[in-house]
Amino acid sequence: MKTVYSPKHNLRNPKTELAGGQLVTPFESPKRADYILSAIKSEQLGPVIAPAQWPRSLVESIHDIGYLRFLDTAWQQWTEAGNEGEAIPNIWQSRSMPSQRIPNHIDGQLGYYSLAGETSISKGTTEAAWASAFVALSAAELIHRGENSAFALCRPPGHHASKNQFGGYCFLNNAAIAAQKMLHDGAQKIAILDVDFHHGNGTQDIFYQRNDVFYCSIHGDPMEAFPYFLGFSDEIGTGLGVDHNLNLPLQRGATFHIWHQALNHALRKILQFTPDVLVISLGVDTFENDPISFFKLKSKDFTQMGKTIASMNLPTLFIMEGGYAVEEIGTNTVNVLKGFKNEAA
Ligand code: 6XA
Ligand code: ZN
Repeated sequence: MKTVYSPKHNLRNPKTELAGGQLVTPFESPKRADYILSAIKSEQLGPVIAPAQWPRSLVESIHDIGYLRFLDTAWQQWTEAGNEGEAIPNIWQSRSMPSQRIPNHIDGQLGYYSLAGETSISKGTTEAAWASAFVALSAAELIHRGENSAFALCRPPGHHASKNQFGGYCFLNNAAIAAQKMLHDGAQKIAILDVDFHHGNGTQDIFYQRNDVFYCSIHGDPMEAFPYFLGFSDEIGTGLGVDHNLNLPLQRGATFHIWHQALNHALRKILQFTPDVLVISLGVDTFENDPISFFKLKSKDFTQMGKTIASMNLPTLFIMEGGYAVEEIGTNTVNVLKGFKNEAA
C-alpha cells in the first residue's frame, strides 16, 4: 500500500490550544505525523510518495470561496491587528444574534468561520492545510488509477471542517475533497466510514442532502463528547440524502467487542449502498490510552479493524484524522493498514 506524505505538515505547528481553561501545547502536533511515518517505514507498509499540486477548483468544490479567502488572509489580518499570540476565536453568532452579515474585523471573522474555540490559527496553518488536502487528492488519484488501497497521511486532519468553518483541529475536509474528486473522475457512489473517536460533523454536513455519498460514523456519544452538537443516531440525511447518513454513537468505556459490533453494522449498510470506493476517515483516538477520548481499543484491535474493513473487497482510501497518544499512534495506525493489506484479496 502506498502512502502519500508531505513534510509541509510541519508548517502547522501552533503553540497554543485552549483546553481546561489554559493555553496548552496542542494535542494535534507535528510529532504525530513523524510517529506514523516512522512506523510505516519500520513496518515496511510500502512506498512513501510526495503529493502532486492540484487545481484550487477541487477544494472549491467542497469549501466556500469566502471561507478559503478567510483562511488565506487570517494570519496576516490577525498580526496586522496588533495581536501577539495565535488567532483564537472568542465570539460566535449565537441563537440570540441571528445576523446574516459577515464581519469585517478579524475577531468577528474568526467567530463566523469557526465552530469551536480550541483550535488556534498560527503562521503557516493555511499552507499546511492545503498540503494536507493535496495529500488526500493524490491518494485519491492512486485509487482512480487502479490501486486497491492507498493511505493519505494527512495533517492537519479534516473531518470537523465544514464548507465554511474550521475547528476541532481541522481546516479543509480532506476526506470530502478526496471523495468529490473521485466522483468527478467517474465514480458513481462513495461510502465514507469515519472510525475516528469523534463524529465527523463537517463531513456529515457537507453530504447530508446527497445520495451519491453515504456517510457513516462510529463515535463517542455527542451528549458526552466533542463535537456535542451533531452525531446523533436520528440524523439520517435530508431530501435526496435520506438514509444516506448513519451515526452509531457509543458510550464511555466501549471495548473493541462493542465497537466491532458497530463496525459490522456499518459495513452491512455500506454493502447495501454498493459504493465504488470506500473512504476511511482513520482516527486512532479510540485507543485506550488516548488523552482526549474514552473508548478502550487496544493496539492489536486496530489490526482486526483493518482485516474486517478488507473483507468488504472494495477499493479503499484511508485518510488520517485524529489520534493523540503520540507514542502509540504510529503502531495503531499501521496496524489498521497492515491488517487491511494482509487480508485484502
Ligand atoms: C477539542 C477536541 C477536538 C477533537 C479533535 C479530534 N477539545 N477530532 O480528534 O477527530
Ligand atoms: Zn478525533
